[in-house]
Parts: sequence; C-alpha cells; structure tokens
Amino acid sequence: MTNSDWTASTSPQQQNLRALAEKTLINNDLGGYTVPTHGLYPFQWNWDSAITALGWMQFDEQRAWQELEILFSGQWPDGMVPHILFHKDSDSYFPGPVVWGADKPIKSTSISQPPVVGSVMKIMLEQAKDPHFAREKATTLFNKLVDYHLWWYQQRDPEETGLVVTYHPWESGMDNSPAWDDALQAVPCVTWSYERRDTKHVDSAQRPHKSEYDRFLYLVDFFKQHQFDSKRIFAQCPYKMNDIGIIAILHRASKDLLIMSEMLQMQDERTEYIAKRMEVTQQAISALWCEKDHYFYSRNVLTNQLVAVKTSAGLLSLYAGFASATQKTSLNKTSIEWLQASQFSLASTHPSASCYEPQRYWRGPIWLHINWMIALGLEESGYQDTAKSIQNDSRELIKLAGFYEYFNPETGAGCGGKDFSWTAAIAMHWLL
Ligand code: 9WN
Repeated sequence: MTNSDWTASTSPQQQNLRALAEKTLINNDLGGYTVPTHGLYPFQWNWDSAITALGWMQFDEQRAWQELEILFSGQWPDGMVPHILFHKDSDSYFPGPVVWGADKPIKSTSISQPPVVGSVMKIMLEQAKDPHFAREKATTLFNKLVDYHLWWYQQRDPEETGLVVTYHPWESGMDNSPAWDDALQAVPCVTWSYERRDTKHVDSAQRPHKSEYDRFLYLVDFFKQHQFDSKRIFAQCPYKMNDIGIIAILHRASKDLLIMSEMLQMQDERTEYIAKRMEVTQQAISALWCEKDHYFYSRNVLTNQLVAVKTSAGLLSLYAGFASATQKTSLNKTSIEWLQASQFSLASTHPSASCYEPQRYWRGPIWLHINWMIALGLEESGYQDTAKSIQNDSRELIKLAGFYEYFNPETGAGCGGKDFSWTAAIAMHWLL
C-alpha cells in the first residue's frame, strides 16, 4: 500500500488498527489510570500516563482527564509528580514500593520523569470536543501543574543556572541511554542481592545490563538514606546530569503552561516566575551545544563534560523551540542523514555510533512518542518533509508489528512489552 492510499481515506486496515488501539487502552485500564502494559509495568508511570491521555482523548474525553487527575493525586507536598505511583500491589515488577520507601501521599518512587504532562494538557484543552468540560478540568488541574513546574525550577535548579539537573537514569525516561554510561560508572553498585522481574517478561538482550541495575538501585537507596531531602541530595548525589531531553520537554511544557494560563485567565506571579526561568534556560542552553558536532548534548554536571554521543534526546531541542536558526538548519541536516542510516527511523542512538544496539532498549530502538515529539519540532521549524518521513516510518512500524513498546530500526520488529499504551495512544493521536 502506498502512503497516499493510506492517508486518502479511512482504509479497513486503518479502522482495524484504530479499534485495536482503543482496545489496548481499555484492556490496560485499571479503573481510572492506565498501566503501560500488564505484567512488565503494572503501575501508573508519569510520562506514560500523560501520553496515554492523548489516546483516551480520541474516544473518551472524560477518561482522558481522569488519567491526569489520578496522576496528580500522587503529587508530593513539594510539587513533585513521581515517576511511578504504586496504587495497588503487584509482584510482577522490581523495584517496588518497599525498595523505594516513599509514601507521600501515596506509595511512589522518589524521582520524577520527563514533564510532558503540561504539553498534553494544552493539546487536550485545544482539541476538546466538549470545551466547557475541558476548561473546567484544566482549571482544576492548573495550579497543580504550576506547582510541578516550580518544583523543577526551584528544587532541580536551586542556583538558577537555567539547566535543571536529574538524579537518575530512570528519571530521564531513557534508562540505559549511552549518554548516561560514563556518569553511571562513577556510581557505586548496591551490595545486596535482588531478583529482577523485567527479564522474566522480556528477552534480556532487549533490556539493560545488571551492571546498570546495580547502580540504579544504589541511587534508589541513596535517596532513601537522605530522607528525600532536596537540599542534601542536590549537594551530595553521585549522579547529576543536565539531561537535554528533560530540559527540552520542560521548556516546551512551560511554554504550553503559559499559553494555557492565558486561555484560562490564570496568569499570576507564579506564571510570571516560570516565564522568567524560561528566559534563563534560553540564555543557558548554548552550554549544551557542541559547535564541533553541531549538536545538543547532555552534560555530566559533576565533571562539567558534555556527553558527545548522538542520541535522539538532542533532537528534542527543536520541539523545545530553543534552537537558533543556524542550529535548526544543522539539526534538520543531521536528522535527514540519521533517517538514512537505518531501515526505519528514528533510532534512539545514531546508527553510526559504536554504542548503537538496535534492539537494546534506549541504545538504538525507535520509540514512537519520541518520534512524535521530534516530528512536531521539525514541522514547527519548517522541515515538513523530514517530519513526514518520521511519521510515515512510525505508521509503517505499527502496521508491521503492532503496538510494541519499541522497535528495531533495522528490521522493524517489535521489542519489549506488547500491547503498549503509549504506542497505541500515539497511533490514535498522530498516525491513524
Ligand atoms: C523504569 C514505563 C517505563 C517508561 C520508561 C522506560 C521503562 C522503567 C523500567 O518503562 O522504564 O521507569 O523498569 O524499565 O524506560 O521510559 O516510562 O513504560
């Protein structure tokens, strides 16, 4: 089937995929929140839930807003929205609530995740078929969203450098990205033994190594031992990263938050403060630009070194909107060349990098929600053709393999968990 056949009208195959996508969300619904997939991830994840709400929006607006309400029900008193909310017990995932040891106000992890929720909320407000209902829901959630953004700026950038820090690869959402390799080497390993559950659900060749888990768990213990105290952790954490992915997603979401504050007429000194912090980020972002490689990289805060490995997170700078005109031209050129480097696009690590592994999680596989954000950034920067290529490949992948967690860029094979919520949601929102 050519692409024009596909897009010309609603084909039977498209209708079928749409029905399957709806069914995927309905099956993953645990009564108001959606698990990413059963077994492998049996709880509510922060950025998964936000992306998944975009899918619910396509056929049940009430349910979409409920997803966000339940996500914010786990917000900490200091404004943080945790990366996982352990609403119900499950022994199919490790590490669970006992290892994390955090309970405010409900059992959760003690770190956050890429704050895409503000951008999702703005889309939900703009695209609502029932604008009155959407406005009411957005108005109720808006102050919680502001608290969450203030938490990022104040607790994760207390010195107002413009670049927030992250304390854990799990916080980046891109867990075993090669961008974290060196910084993670400096983190000690846990000395207690544990049993992983992820490799009982998924082939271990598609998951992180034990050497990474040992350090992930050391950091979890570190937060607990420091009683989740922001100041102490900021001063002493052995892993501190300026993650270009989080910085970009936060910047975009802050911009969307400010647009919503106008739509809802909820501007105040707090939203003004967010606007000021965004200006500081805009000034500071050049520190993450590598002039030699014409690319945005993450930075290890503890060594002050840029991590010169091309991961898809750097392309989120277009989605954030903080790249200059010359940077945009270079980034589009890089994207075109990146697309040509594998059969399907866009590999999460550039295929020419020595650390590229096409089926190992965040070291090469394609993630459709990242493709959506990158394509949006390219489109808004004027590069429609490049954005279209990414969109066409994404559509091809779900036609070939279904709603997998991630995809092998060389073969198009689905990897990781099956019947995955954010893949089904992005398919409904962007592809079908
Ligand atoms: C740890 C749920 C989450 C995603 C992350 C992805 C993976 C968890 C894990 O699954 O991480 O948070 O145990 O591997 O890396 O982005 O939110 O889908």
